[in-house]
Order: sequence, then C-alpha cells, then structure tokens
Amino acid sequence: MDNNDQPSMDNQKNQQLEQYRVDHRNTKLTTNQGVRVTNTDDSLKAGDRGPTLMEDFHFREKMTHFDHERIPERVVHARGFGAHGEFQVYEPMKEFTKAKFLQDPSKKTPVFVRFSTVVGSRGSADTVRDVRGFATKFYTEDGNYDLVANNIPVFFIQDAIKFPDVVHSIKPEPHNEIPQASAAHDTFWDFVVSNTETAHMIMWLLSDRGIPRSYRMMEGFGVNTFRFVNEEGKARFVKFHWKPKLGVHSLVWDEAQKLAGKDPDYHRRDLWESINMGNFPEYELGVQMIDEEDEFKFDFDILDPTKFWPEEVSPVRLIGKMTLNRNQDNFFAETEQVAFHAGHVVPGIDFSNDPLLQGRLFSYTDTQLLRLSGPNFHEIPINRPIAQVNNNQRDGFHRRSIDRGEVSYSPNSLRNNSPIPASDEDNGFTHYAEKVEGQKVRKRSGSFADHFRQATLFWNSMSEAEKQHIIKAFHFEVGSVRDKQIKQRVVDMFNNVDGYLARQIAEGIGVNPPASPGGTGVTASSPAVSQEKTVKTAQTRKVAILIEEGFNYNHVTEVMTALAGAGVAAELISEKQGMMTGEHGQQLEVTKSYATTAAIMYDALFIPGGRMSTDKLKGLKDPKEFVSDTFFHAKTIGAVNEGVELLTASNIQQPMLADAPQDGTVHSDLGVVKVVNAPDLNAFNQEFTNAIAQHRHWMREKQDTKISG
Ligand code: HDD
Repeated sequence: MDNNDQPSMDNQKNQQLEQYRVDHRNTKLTTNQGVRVTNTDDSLKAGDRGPTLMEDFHFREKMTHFDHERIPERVVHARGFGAHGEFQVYEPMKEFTKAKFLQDPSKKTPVFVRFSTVVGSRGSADTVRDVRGFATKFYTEDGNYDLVANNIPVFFIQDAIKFPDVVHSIKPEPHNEIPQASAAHDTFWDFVVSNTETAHMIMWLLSDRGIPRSYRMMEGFGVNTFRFVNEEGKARFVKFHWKPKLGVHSLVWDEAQKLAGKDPDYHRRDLWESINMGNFPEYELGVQMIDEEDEFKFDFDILDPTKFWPEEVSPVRLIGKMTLNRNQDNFFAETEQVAFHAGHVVPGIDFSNDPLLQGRLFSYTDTQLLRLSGPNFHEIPINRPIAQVNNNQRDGFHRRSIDRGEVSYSPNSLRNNSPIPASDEDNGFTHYAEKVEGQKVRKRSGSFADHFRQATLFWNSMSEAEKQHIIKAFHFEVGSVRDKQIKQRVVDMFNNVDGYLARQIAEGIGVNPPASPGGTGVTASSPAVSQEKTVKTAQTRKVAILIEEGFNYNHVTEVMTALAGAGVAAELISEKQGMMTGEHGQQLEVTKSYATTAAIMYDALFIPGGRMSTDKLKGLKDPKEFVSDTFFHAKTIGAVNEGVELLTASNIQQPMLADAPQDGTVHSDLGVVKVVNAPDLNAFNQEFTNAIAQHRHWMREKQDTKISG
C-alpha cells in the first residue's frame, strides 16, 4: 500500500512536512538540474560499441548520486522503524510542570517515534534478544522535546564514561565481526563479570522483555531521572513511562530465532501493517514523581540509572495518550534522518545529576554531526521544530535557510539586538537553579555501591514461567561463551542475586555450582514488573487457518466472522495459493502457502472440519509442523470436527491434543480448544477468542510432552 492513499493527520507537523513531499507520478524524467532526459538506459558512447564519454552529464550525475547514497549507520540503535502520531494530555499538569504540551487536554501534539534494536546493524533481524529503543519526538509549540527511551527501565552502567566500553563489548567482536546482533559472546560476558553494576539490567535483558512480540506491546522507560519544573520554579524528580494499551507481551526464544530467518522484518512489518489496517498503536504516558525533599528517603539512590523506582514505592500516574496513526512516507528521509537527543527539553522539563544522563547530554548532538554531516541537521524536514527558529547561527554544510540581513551576532544595535533573548513571559528556558558544590573528583558515589538488591527484587517478581525463561536465556547466552573462567564468574556473580538461579545457570553451562548459598536477603517483589498480570486482549492478534480442498466452508466463515468481531485477523493457508473449494462447492481464496509462511508468524492456529481437507492435511509435513510449533510456543490451537484429527496426527504425544472431545461440548485445556458435532460454533468461538486473549498458555511448558517418530 502506498502512503499517499492514507488519511493524513491534520496537524502542524504534517502540514510542515507536506511542503517537502514530492510525488513523481506522471512526470517527465529530469536531471537534478531539472533538464529533461530522453534516455536513462544507455550511456553516451563514441559509437554504439565504443567507450562512454566524459561529457555524459546524466551518467555522471546518476552514478555520483548513487555512489554517495549511504550515510553512517547509528553507532548504537542502527536498526529502527518509525511512525507518526499524536499525543494528548488527560488533564492540565500545571501543578507539576509548565511544559505547554502537558496542559491542554484538547490539544494534539504531533509526534514521531522510532523503535530500534541496540546492537545489530541496519540490516540485522528484528527479533533478536536485545534492548529495544523507543524514542519519541514531540513537536511542541515551545520547541522539540525528545523522550529517548528504552523498553527496559534500567541501564547496564552507572556512568556515561563507560558507554563506549559496554557497547564495544556487546557489538560483534572486532577481529572477525562475529556475532551479529547478539550478546551471546565472550567479550560481552567478560564485561559483565568485570562490572557487577550490569547485574540488574542483565536480568531484564534475559527475561521475556528482551524478545517482544511487537513494538505495539512494549513498555517504554525514560530510564534517567529528569525534573518537572512548574511556573513557580518548584521542581520534582520525574521518571517517564510508556504503557501500551495492548499490554506487554513477548515471543518465546525458539520462535524469535526462527523468525529472524523467516521474517527479519517481523516487528517493522507488524507496525506498518497495523497502522495501515487502522489498528493504531496506543501508549499511555506515565510519570513517577518524587519531591526534592524526599530525595534521600529510599534504599537506593534515585539518580542511579541501574535502579528503577518500584511502582509500589512510587506509583505511576497516567497523564496522557499517544496514538501512532500514520506510516512514514520515506524510510531514509524520516526514520534514518531523524535525530533524537536526550538533551532536547522544553521549559518545564529539566535534567538531574544522574551521571549517565549527564554524559548523554554530550553524546547525541556529537553523533549527529558525523552521521548527518554537519551542524544543520535540525533543518532536515523530520527534525524541524514547528516552533520558530531564530538565532545567529549561520552557514555549514547543507544550510537550507536563507538568513537575511547583515547581522549575525549578538548583541547588536543594527537590528535592535534581534533575535532578542526571551524573557520569562516569553516562556524562555531557565535552567533549574539547583545548588551544587563539591570538589572535583573522578569518583562514584557510595550510594551507587549496591549492585544486586534490585536484581533480586526483579527475580522475586517473576512468575514461574518467566523465571524458567530467564534460566534458559542464561543457558543460551553464557553457554555460547568459549572461556570457561568467564562462565564460572557469571555463575558466581549471579549467585549474589539468587542462589537457585545461579545453581540452575551452572547446571546448563558445564561449570561448578556456586560455593555459597547466595542471594541478597531481599524477599520483597514488585508485581508491576512481571508480564503475567498485564493487559490481555485478543485485539489485533493474527490466526492461521489451515485448509485444503473439501474444507468445511461454514466452519471457516463462522470462525473468521467471530474473530473479526473480536478484532482478530485471520489468514487462510494451504499447500498452494489461489481459489480453494469447500465440501459443498463454495470457494475461498487462499493468500498464503506453506512456502510463504509458518506458524511462528501467527498468534494462534485454527483447523476446520471437512473429511477431504483433513485427510490431505494429515498426509502433509507442514500442517503437522504448524501444530507442533504452535503447541510448543504455547499458543492457542482450535479445531472442529474432522480438524481435531490433525492434532492427533501430529508427532506430539500429549493427552491435551489426543483426547477426543465429547459430542457437542467445547473442550478447552491450556489453550487447546476443540469441539465435535456442535449445533453451532458460538461456544467454541467464545472459548477460542478467550484463549487467544491469554497470549500464551505457559503451563503447557511444564507438561510432560513426548514427541514420536
Ligand atoms: Fe542512547 C541512540 C536510548 C544511554 C549515546 N539511545 C539512542 C537511541 C535510543 C537511546 C532509543 C536511538 C535513537 C534513535 O532512534 O535515533 N540511550 C538510550 C537510553 C539510555 C541511553 C534509554 C539510558 C538511559 N546513549 C546512552 C549513553 C550514551 C548514549 C549513556 C553515551 C554517553 N545513544 C547514544 C548515541 C546514539 C544513541 C551514540 C546513537 C545514535 C544516536 O544517538 O542518534 O548518541
């Protein structure tokens, strides 16, 4: 689908972008100088078999432009995907901040969001285990505000000066550029065991958070501590959150790995298609606020970026909603050229002394200077504020604005000192006048010394299934390390978090269990960090329906109608694409074949009845693989009448699949929903949709399941 066919948002940013959009349909080919070109398939030659001539300006220009089409990829977060949207605050936040875009509930602030993975290069796969970036540019009337967030609320390190080290260690190793987009290698785990402050974030990274189901089902966290400042100049510490309306959901590791091969664009495709279908992703903006007076009341330092503020200690107040409702027109112009900066703040939002944030304030502009080639990147359409820009900065590569007049300095008398420094009445930015004093020291605060207690808190907060996933992730990540002493040190380090965890890690990676019982003694948990109790809805999920000639048309259409009613999309899959005839002659078009899709692309599986169809399905390899993959990935399976036989015919020996349901009654066991000879499918549809809404049936992972032949 072409974006030109999409409804456009009526907001200031969109109107601003409109002047830069170019539609080349029904135009004549020209050079960059606007000269019409008659032939672009043959270069100008001395004789039709002769050499190309230097004077072929069209060839030279076309080739030169091509030769210079690439810019450096981002040093981190290279792979990303963007979308446009709008933000609206729920109620005026005047008491806490003077930020204008947080005052008027009727006002829609345009936004552009870029989601990303941290480690992989631009062409790497979407579903690798990694932190996800979640960067939002708010085009406010007071200038651009960037909330440059991640989907994990804590960071690897406490001081920005270590950022090059942690990134060097996790990126592919420099001698052979292996492995791509993965933390599962020696240098990273060497860094981890040498820097115990990483322990907490490692727990989050190796949890299900590291492999999200969708950008639409991911939280965002500003990580660093910022300040809200109100009109009276009163400040509060603040942490920012994005909460997805669809809940927080993840893939399973096997699925994530297979998807990386079958569909490396899984997450970007999911976002693109959802927006095109009108399933606009929504996220609520939340804030946690701590009064300046309470700065030292916690058993962690609120400026330490390896700590989160547990919601039970500091509740999240939901203050507004962001809706992503328009896909980008051009990936390079928008997603690649967008330049975020944690230091892009507006009046009402200020910084804290968090030493990671302080370093970020330097790094972001610095990196854009190279990446976007010079200091004028703010003039690139996607980066342009909707607020007016007036200053004495001039020249530089690719300057677009034509600044008139002889004056480019301040103060001046020739232009009445214009542009004139803004006053409080103009809502000029005044830095929060925090009192600071101290000696110059290269030192870490003693209040940052505890590296394990919140890691234990996180571990305690996990459900049983989530804990098992973390252990398995350690087995893969650390199991991939070659150096045995690093492996041992991982076990010993994580014994500080939890003894059971450390023993379980040791068991899978061939090193000794820890020598001491382990743990921090923290027994509390923070239920909000577990995904178990997140929002559960079937909306926007995708179901695979397997059919062959002779399928039961009524089953398919009834189930598809019921699913559509619950906001669930369904796709028909068969051995071949094209028209497929049901048992009574009705036809449906199959758009996906086993060659073009797989069970990992769906949230659930449905097999309708139909004698001929079922017999054919039972004889094929792929449908059985659909059943076993869907089963092992703990996803919902539904089958009706003869369709139930495909479950038994798969190679999984499991009563849940094999038991024949009694006539007419819906049988539902851990997300396997079956019915035979029911007068209608109403009860089945209800149960099937409810099961899809559960996302996964993790208890299935605990079942004793055998595989035959
Ligand atoms: Fe960063 C990009 C998020 C720490 C230096 N960062 C970048 C992006 C996100 C984050 C989402 C991608 C922006 C985009 O889509 O273009 N970074 C974070 C978070 C951090 C964090 C949540 C922890 C609080 N970052 C961090 C530190 C430094 C950087 C400590 C350096 C001192 N980050 C950068 C960068 C990048 C970047 C090198 C690379 C590309 C870019 O900025 O535009 O400047």
